[in-house]
Amino acid sequence: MRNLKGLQDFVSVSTVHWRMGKESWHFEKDQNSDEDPLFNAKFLYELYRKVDPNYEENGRVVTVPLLWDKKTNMVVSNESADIIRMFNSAFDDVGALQGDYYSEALRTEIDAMNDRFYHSINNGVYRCGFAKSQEAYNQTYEELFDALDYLEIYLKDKHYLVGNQLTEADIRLFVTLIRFDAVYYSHFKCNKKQLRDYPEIWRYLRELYAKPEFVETINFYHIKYHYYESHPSLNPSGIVPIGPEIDFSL
Ligand SMILES: N[C@@H](CCC(=O)N[C@@H](CS)C(=O)NCC(=O)O)C(=O)O
Repeated sequence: MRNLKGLQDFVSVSTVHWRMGKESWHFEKDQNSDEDPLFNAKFLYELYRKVDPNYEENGRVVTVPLLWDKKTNMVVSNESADIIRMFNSAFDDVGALQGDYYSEALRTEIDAMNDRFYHSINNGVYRCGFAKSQEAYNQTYEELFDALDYLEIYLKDKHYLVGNQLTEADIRLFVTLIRFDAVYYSHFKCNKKQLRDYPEIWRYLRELYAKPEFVETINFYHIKYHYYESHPSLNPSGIVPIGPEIDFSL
């Protein structure tokens, strides 16, 4: 959304290091990860604590993304759904690119699409991966692949989810689909099918990935190394699989 709306000069990005250890996300200059340019903080929790010194003691998890206001030194939001919604319109009067990805006319449909896929797909892969019982895993797995089966049929003759145009719903689904074959299929045991086995979903995903605003945000090294190195309960050796070889070209 930041790229689509041309907000690069309004909102800078600092990329945390891919490895999320015991102290959660940290800043470290490495392959495309950054130091904290504002406070030179080592850990992301230091920023959370600037706003609430008892942040973690209050039972909350240090997560990314984190939208930070440099002027007031405050967290604006750490909820990606809210952040993309803000980016869609908040800078429209001060020079953002045109384009409304959550237009009034399509709002009801976009909301319905987000609801349908958040639970079953976006969060579904996590619920599979971190399921605490065989029963919970089985049920989540069925929900996930039922949703993908539905999506496969739904996408026939369509380039976008809603209104024949790019909307917030596509952006939200993209971030999960793009990780699916590389990570969720094996690391989170979502292995009924790969997305490459779904012709329509695979085409849809590659069409989005071909857009410069999308492809610029993707770093497969970070994606793979993050998951496989950050969840010792799922992958105790921390070894990152080399494959699969994925060709996203159209
Ligand atoms: N509701 C948040 C959830 C953010 C979230 O869970 N982010 C993950 C990375 S994608 C995280 O930082 N997890 C930290 C952890 O698992 O300790 C959002 O979508 O923005």
